[in-house]
Amino acid sequence: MKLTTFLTLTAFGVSALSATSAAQAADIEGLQSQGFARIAIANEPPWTQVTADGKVSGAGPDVALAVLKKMGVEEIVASISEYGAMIPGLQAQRFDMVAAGLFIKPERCEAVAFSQPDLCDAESFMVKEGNPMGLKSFADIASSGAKVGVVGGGTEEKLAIEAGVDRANVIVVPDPQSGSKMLQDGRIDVYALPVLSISDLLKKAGEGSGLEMFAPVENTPIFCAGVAFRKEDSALRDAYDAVLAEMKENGEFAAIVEPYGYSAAAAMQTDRETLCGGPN
Ligand code: 6CS
Repeated sequence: MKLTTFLTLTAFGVSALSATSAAQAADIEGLQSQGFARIAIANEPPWTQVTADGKVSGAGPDVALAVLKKMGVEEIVASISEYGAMIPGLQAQRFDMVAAGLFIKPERCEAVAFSQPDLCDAESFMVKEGNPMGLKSFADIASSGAKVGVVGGGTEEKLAIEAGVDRANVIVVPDPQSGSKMLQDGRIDVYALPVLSISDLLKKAGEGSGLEMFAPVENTPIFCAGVAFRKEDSALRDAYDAVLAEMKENGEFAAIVEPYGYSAAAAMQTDRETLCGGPN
């Protein structure tokens, strides 16, 4: 589904638009009168994607817009952000929501109010053909001294550090798409992203790229993402969840996510409380 929306490429995410609308957007009436919701995305297909003419889509924004439309909010305005800047930007009211495939994890549940899960995936490594360094886990990366590419502030960066990878070998890539180029150029030895993200990149790299995927990364769980709201906007989150639940029930949710490769069942078999390790 193509979304007619506008992409604000804000370096710091602060703009007159954000300043004027922030106060209004703490609740559903605020978003309805604003006419749109400001969302943070990463441009990491198929979770979030932006075409050359600025059209925003991807499973995350598509689900969010479908829910918002049923809540009387007809548009989304997306800003591209690093994962590590999404929660601070949300808390600073630069966005109304994060609809970027942000994984629901206990430490994030401390900072934001998550919707119920929408997009689930396993972790993967993009490696040179034949996986010459035999990298199957983050522990392998640590022990081999390999350089791993990660998106800034993302889950893979945290997994690498927790596995003992030397910080000098954890290379933050400037944007999700540039990691495969850095791998091809030998600037990194492995690129860590969810399976569907690496699948998309391999498809774009084409036959003969000399790259392949190893998945699932050993000793890593299936992660599930949700839409993130400010803690103080829990009423908005609850209203969003009520609509999302209806769409899960009547098949509309599956019709949006499954063409992108996501399993609707995987998202429906878990819940926010489980993923947060408690109420959120
Ligand atoms: O939420 C995260 O941390 C992860 N989510 C996605 C969709 N890609 C990478 C990122 O690390």
